[in-house]
Amino acid sequence: MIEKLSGAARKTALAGLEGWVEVESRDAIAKTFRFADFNAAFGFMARIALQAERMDHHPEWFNVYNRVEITLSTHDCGGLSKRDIALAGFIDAAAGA
Ligand code: H2B
Repeated sequence: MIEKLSGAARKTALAGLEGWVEVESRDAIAKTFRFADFNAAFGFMARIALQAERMDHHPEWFNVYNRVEITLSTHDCGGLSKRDIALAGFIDAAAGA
């Protein structure tokens, strides 16, 4: 069973990410990405979708045209886990590609 991140491990993991904020109402992190147009935004989402399937770890997200709002949390443990940190790292790399 996957465990929630807490204590020093959580602090270190979050410090390694840029631009992700802790959601106030639940144990999750979120970040909003903006692209030139829908084509770029959807390409980004497609890359994430394939990786999410490989990881068996899926984002919660909302897209309008060039904006993609992403929330990451691990449903299996009801909070933030190292899987979210790993997916966040992939997402940041995909945004820069
Ligand atoms: N995604 C996320 N974000 N959290 C999970 O706990 C999770 C998932 N669990 N994707 C996976 C799928 C699980 O439901 C399947 C059965 O492995």
